[in-house]
Amino acid sequence: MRMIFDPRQSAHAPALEMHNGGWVAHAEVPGRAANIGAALGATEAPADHGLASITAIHDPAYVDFLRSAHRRWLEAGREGDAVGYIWPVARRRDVQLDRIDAMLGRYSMDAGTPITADTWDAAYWAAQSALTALDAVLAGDRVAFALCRPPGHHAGADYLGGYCYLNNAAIAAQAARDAGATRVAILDVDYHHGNGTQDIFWNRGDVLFASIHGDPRIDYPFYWGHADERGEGAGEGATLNLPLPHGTAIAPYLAALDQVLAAIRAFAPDMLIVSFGADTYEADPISHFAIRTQDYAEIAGAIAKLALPSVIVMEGGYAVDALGANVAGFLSGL
Ligand code: SP5
Ligand code: ZN
Repeated sequence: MRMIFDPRQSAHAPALEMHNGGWVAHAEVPGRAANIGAALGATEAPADHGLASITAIHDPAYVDFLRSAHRRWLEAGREGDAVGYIWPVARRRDVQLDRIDAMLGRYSMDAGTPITADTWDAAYWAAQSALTALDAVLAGDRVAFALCRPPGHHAGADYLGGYCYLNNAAIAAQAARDAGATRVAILDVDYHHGNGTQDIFWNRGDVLFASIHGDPRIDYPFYWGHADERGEGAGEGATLNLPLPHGTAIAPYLAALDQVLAAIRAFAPDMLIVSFGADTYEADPISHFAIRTQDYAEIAGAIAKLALPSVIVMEGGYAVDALGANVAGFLSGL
């Protein structure tokens, strides 16, 4: 299986995130990719597909913001990582934004996703890794793996959040459509709901978004991922959410996965994108399922029965020392 990763993805290393009322060490560390890379052996560098596939999903004004935010932060006399402190939720409208703090609020959903001097480059190459894995599958490989870091599924068309800046899975799904796939299914098995991906395809009937995740009544990202969210307009029925309780172990997880896989089969896609997070792991420090290392091959085996050309895109997973074994286990089951 081809496995794609660019060393420039490792330079992104935010120091702190706001959590439960204080600044704590950031959970999405470069060591995550290092641990996965060590478990997988050789990875190959992505090809540069340029900006067009990125702006096919993301608002160009948001992309401009992401590219310039840290420079603007320094020009405002700040130090360290750029992070917002005000969000335009109440009676928000489009106003001219002349200060970096205003822009940070406009283009973000949380204070856990700082922008460093290296963030744009890392996010850009993570997206290129997803696009290069897609190329492999378009060229005939049944499955390819994009070691995306930073992850992507919380990023919307015009906002960052949840450690995510560019939505790698959405970018790959759209590129697959543009390369001729008629219907694309995105299966999101990260612990957290993929709100950005859901938002991006909410009104579309050509891309199915199906997710199994911790119940948003008690888990991040709270405002999305509830079972009654099913899409709208042409996208009605093309969003499927299965929230599961804390403590979910492999048996009930596989039962939920069966439901989701049946929906994907019924959708009859010609391409599958998997947003894979290993934060469903029993010892994940920020999540609450009970999936064991040996379970990941079984989860992947069920997905592989779809027999669809598949791009696996890395999302979360914060038990760094076990991350490589969990990812390798998953890939071995495909
Ligand atoms: C891609 C992904 O898995 N994003 C998850 C974002 C979750 N952010 C909210 C939970 C924050 C907990 N952070 C504690 C850090 C301790 N060092
Ligand atoms: Zn996650």
